[in-house]
Amino acid sequence: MKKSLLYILLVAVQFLMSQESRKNRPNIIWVMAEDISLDLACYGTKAVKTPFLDQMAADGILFNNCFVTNPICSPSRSAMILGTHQQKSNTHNHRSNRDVVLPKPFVPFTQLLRDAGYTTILGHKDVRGKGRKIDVNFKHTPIGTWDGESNFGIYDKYDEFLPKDAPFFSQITLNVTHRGDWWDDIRAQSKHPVNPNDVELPPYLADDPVIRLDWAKYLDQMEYMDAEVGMLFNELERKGLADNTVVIFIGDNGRCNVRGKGYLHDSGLRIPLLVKWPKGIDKGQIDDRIISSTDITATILDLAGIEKPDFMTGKSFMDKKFDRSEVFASRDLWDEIPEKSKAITTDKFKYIRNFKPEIPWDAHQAYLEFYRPAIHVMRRLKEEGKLNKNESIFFGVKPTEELYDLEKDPFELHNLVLDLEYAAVLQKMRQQTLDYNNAFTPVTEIYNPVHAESVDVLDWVKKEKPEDYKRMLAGEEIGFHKMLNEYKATN
Ligand SMILES: [Ca+2]
Repeated sequence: MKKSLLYILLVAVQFLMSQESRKNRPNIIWVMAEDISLDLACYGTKAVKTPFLDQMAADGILFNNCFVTNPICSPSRSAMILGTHQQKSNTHNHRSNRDVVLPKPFVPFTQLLRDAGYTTILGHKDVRGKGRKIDVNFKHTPIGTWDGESNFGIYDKYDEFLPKDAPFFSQITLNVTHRGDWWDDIRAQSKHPVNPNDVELPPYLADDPVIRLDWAKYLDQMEYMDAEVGMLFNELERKGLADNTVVIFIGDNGRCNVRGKGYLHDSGLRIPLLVKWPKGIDKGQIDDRIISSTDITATILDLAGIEKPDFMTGKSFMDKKFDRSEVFASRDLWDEIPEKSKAITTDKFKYIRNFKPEIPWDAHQAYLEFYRPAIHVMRRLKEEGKLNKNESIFFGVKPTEELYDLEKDPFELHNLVLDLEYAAVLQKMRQQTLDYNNAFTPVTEIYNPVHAESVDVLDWVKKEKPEDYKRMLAGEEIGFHKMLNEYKATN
């Protein structure tokens, strides 16, 4: 009798303890700003003011070496939502396999959070466009239950986190920094538009007024986005949730410019990563460890007290045993360009293996013709013989292999593949890349890409809108969506 009473007591205590720990589990907000590199004041960028993100960095951890596993939205996000390199789960081709059921054993990590009692929330009512982007390459619906067979919902609800949702996980995309028809308006509305003369261009971009203005405009979007982050922190304070909410801020791929988004160079892969959690982590930390975006997923599970499934390639960086010396990244299909390149980044070197060197860097991809004003300007300057050596690289021959010394050459201008001094590094990284590529062989071979409408729209603009096409060639953004809508209305 005594024994069973003790047992009941023990169970009751355990139950209360688990309730207590459940109550103490942190809320987690994952903020993803679209298409940005480390172009924030806290990362040393001049000419841009990002006070809220600077404060976030000062209040938490600023990571210097975080990399996505693919420099394009949907494969990168597919990797993050599964905590697994996108190649392994066959979600590596942009906007493909959207009608295909996610192969086993992969599960979106939001489902693991839900199983553990988290409320999962998508978007935010007060951010531009409402922040609801998911963009992953397997069959899914934004809201609803998930069993991976007939129900494919990834989140419980939209747009608002409340104290009663705790513990909650919220994913919010800040899309203003994605190139779009709104960039001019945001700049026009700014009380302190960024001065084009103050921006610092990377050495592979031509120093031209049109390119400077475009860069300044990008930084204007950064400032708008920063204010949105400030708003989210205000809301956490107001709702009494600030202390026990972990806020993670990242980009989903590098900036949308020459050698950025879509490329395995640093400007395509390296993203900002800031983490703030007043109750759980010390202020003012700078972290130089190599981090993969998939590690963020694993870290979120760790913070929520959930055991990581075996299929995940990400590792928790809050774990004292965390070890990662390189990030394997891959570039595959994007619209009509069937690229195949693989890369490894370490703290010292970058190696890229280009399996299709016949596809040039300047591939004239239709969608990018609308959204890379710099490329039109630089093509003209090239014709006029006005590009210097660094600015010409992008228009040159794409080699089968690239190797860069990131300490001496952070802009990756000097390919060291033929430099004998680096022969051992080259050999090691070449093998490592092939090993990763084999280890991450896709679990299925299903390949269902969608037709890239941008190809038709560009052809139509060339034929039917010669004046607009001329403006595009002069480095103006004529607006892809505007043209797409006109094209659809007349075809
Ligand atoms: Ca993106």
